[in-house]
Amino acid sequence: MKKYYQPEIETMPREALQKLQSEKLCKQVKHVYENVAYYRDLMDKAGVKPEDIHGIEDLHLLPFISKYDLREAYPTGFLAVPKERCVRVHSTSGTTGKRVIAYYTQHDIDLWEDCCARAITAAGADKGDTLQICYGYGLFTGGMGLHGGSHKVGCMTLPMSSGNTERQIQFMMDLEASVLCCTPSYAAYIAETLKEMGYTPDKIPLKAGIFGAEPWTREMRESIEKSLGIKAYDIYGLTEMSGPGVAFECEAQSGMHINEDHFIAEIIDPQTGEVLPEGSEGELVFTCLDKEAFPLLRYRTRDICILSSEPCPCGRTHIKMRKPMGRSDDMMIIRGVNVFPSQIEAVLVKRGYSTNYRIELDRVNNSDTFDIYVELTPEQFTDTVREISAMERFLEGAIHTMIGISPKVHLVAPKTIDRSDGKAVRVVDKRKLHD
Ligand code: DLL
Repeated sequence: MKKYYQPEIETMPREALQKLQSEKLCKQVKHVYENVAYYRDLMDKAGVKPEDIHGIEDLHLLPFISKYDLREAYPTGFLAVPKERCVRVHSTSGTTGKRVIAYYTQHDIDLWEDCCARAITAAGADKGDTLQICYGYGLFTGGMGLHGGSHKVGCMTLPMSSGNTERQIQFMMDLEASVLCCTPSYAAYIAETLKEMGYTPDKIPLKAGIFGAEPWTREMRESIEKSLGIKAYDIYGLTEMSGPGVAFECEAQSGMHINEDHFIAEIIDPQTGEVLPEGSEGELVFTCLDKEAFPLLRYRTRDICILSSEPCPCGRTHIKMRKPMGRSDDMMIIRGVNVFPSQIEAVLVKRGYSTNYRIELDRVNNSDTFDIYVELTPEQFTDTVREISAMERFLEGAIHTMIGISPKVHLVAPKTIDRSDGKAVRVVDKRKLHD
């Protein structure tokens, strides 16, 4: 079995990697300055010229790009090549304001698919494997990205897209799919459905899963691995950088290697913009090194994360990012306390509850209400009120210990919380209606 898709790049000594990054960065800054008027203005305002960038040590001189800039320049303001050189667009799933439109030349598609092929190989797949891809196809990057990567590796590709869970299971069984690619919340739903249909893990043909596009906890990973009898690998990416495959997990399952020959990662203080030393928690910022059509420099992702360049037993030399614990814009401020949905999820799963939960926030008499609806599994379900209420009080205590404030927990009957075949919606914040 192949261990790496592009061994010479994935295991390149760090010094050589940084030299490569420096060379690419200088070229890229010139390309952007010459072709993207919006960014040229930002650089001029910051007093930086392409000649000031001699290598990655000068990266910090460049101005940031935020979602605000992408909206201002919508729809073509960041396009850096003539439109006729583009072969595809994708778009973010954002529900507020204008979506981000990302453009690709054939070169950009190739490098993106290489990144996905590295992720697929790292998850133990090779020719002869069958990849079932149930990320959405279309404007969302998940389906098409993994699809392209799967072709590059030479796997048999099942372009299922999301939804129709029974048909997913029929194809999985009949064609003996060996690797499942979808959001972790959809993987959990597929696992639940398989169980209801009477399939035990030893009857499920899968050996691995490549799950991403939303935050998921270590506890959720363990639960999916157990119920499907697989190894579950994390994959990270965002439309603005290309899509899935910006970073991916290897067999060590201890963070995701960032494809540093294509993307430079930095961690900054989200308030001040100051670059933080390795190991600090902060906002992840990415610079595209060799994309042609939509080459963002120092793009602020809003994902909160930690980087580590500790040597990895897998032999890859590229820096690793920890699972993002959430986006700065997913962070809830409840009664003045910062809370991420992932913290709640960790408490629930650790105590044997399902990942089907919904957090509801509201404001009554000027104070925040904080309710968590958690679905019981059929095994946990009981109609003894006293038992349910004791379980609720116990969970409230455990969550209080984790985050410092107390929610009201409501345990609800199995199958009463909506499932998702894409990114899960965990939080309903009704406070916004009153603002
Ligand atoms: O979600 C790309 C993707 C598709 C990644 C399939 C992995 C698999 P967007 O819709 O632009 O792109 O959303 C990007 O999703 O900034 C993170 O907040 C979040 N995200 C993506 N992967 C992970 C992950 C795709 N593994 C946004 N863990 C990012 C946590 C993730 N959050």
